[in-house]
Amino acid sequence: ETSVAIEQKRITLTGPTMSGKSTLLGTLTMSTLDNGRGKSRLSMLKHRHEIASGVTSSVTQELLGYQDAPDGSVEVVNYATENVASWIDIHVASASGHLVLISDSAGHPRYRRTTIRGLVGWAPHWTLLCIPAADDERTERQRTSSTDLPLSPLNAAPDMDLVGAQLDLCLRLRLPLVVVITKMDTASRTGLRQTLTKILDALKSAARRPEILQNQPGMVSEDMLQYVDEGALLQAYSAAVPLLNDPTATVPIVLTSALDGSGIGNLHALLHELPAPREDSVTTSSALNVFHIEDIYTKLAEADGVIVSGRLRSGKLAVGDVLLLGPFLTAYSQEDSEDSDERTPRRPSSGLPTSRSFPGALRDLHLGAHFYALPGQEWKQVKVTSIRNLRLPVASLLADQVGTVAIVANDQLHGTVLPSTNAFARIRKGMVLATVQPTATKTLVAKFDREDLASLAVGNHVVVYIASVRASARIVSARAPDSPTATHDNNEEEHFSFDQDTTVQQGPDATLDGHHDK
Ligand SMILES: Nc1nc2c(ncn2[C@@H]2O[C@H](COP(=O)(O)OP(=O)(O)O)[C@@H](O)[C@H]2O)c(=O)[nH]1
Ligand SMILES: [Mg+2]
Repeated sequence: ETSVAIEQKRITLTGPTMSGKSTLLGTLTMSTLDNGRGKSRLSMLKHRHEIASGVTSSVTQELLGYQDAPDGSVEVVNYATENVASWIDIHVASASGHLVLISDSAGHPRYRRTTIRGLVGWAPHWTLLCIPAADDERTERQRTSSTDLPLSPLNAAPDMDLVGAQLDLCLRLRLPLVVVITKMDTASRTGLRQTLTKILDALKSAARRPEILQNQPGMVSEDMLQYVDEGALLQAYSAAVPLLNDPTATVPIVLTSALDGSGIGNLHALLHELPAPREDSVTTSSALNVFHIEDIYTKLAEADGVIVSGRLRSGKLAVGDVLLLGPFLTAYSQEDSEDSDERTPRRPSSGLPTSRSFPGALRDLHLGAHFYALPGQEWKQVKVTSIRNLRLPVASLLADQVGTVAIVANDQLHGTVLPSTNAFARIRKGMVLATVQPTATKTLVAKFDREDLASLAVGNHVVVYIASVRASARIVSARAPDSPTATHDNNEEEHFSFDQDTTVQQGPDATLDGHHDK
């Protein structure tokens, strides 16, 4: 096996706590119906525990496969499929179909950071925003639960203000979006109408056209969740056509219930039909390798290496490749000691951080021949020892594919191989693996197409999200488009700083204009 050639779409589930995300993921990947009290979610957790690979991550990811059936329908390849118990099995059973990776962003969505990270991390092709069908669910629940269970945080209804805020965020970020109305079984006609009105109003003011998928009447059994019929596929295809040229042209809306199974077939059909946007720049296999690190996994026990997961931004990554890993921020004249990353790196001199361009830095360079020792940053030469694409061992990873990469130190530059603790102790998400050393920067210029920018005043602190990078930053200068002069901050020190476990890099696609890297 060299690489996986079939289409791989990445989907992110978002929406407030209790909006039914994990349940929906359970229903899609296990083909089981929920009981309204977390059955689907629990059975998936149990299942995942059984197949756990010892890898932990801040997001839950599951893989779905779709395989064309001879009668024009599509078979769902998931854990309910015969002989499927792992992602490898899903690869095998979907070999001539295609794959969908679904991320369920964990963490409390009340914290905006987690929400945004879920929308930006792993560069999803599509965002599925889960919104419960009815506003009146809270009162509904309180009534039924008075004789049942006391209202605990676990069965509280989600906050509808939060729903509005999340929809607003998705629209402002101009994300390719699908709205999934969940818990249709709990909704009264009036409740559903109120919810839909809110959504349609929000879409209208963002100039996005809604496209509601009609559910077929009739009962849905768990067996039926395994196949997507031609009618559903045809409807989803029509809904997806306008999205081929412009993924933001419309917003498909699917009405679902994980309890009675309604609309689940339509959701499968849509996941099957949605186009996977591909930038031309991403697909060029001649481009140099840039791999965005999203997560760091347990260190290889035997070798001085580490496993990182993420997305190949460009190029074609192969086993045996020698790459540069970084940037590692080092304290300027400080020894690279074990605890040096615990201290905030400080430069002894004041003055703006170096952000001039380095001639030749992005041209072909003979590895080992030139090594730009930029002040305060360091790159480590590593060698790729194995690659997995969606857990399947492969010889190479293609542009825009995600996977895990095992790397070992290849520090021939300094003639020695550093012990693993030194080589990889300070590896952070947000770093990159690259063929040639990119120019890391501590400042960036962003342009905004809007008026209400009071919160971006000079001196203010912000959080910057670029691909897999999340970093604290401070605004040091600002200028209105029609004003010739800029406002500067005289307090010139670190502009970017470590935000917990992240570091800063600037790839060729760095933007801060509200768009994420697709
Ligand atoms: N009646 C009904 N309950 C649902 C449905 N989907 C989810 N639930 C329930 O809603 C609760 C929260 O669901 P969960 O998936 O954990 O929400 P999350 O926080 O968004 O992941 C659980 O008790 C589920 O059983 C549905 O379609 N109908
Ligand atoms: Mg959940």
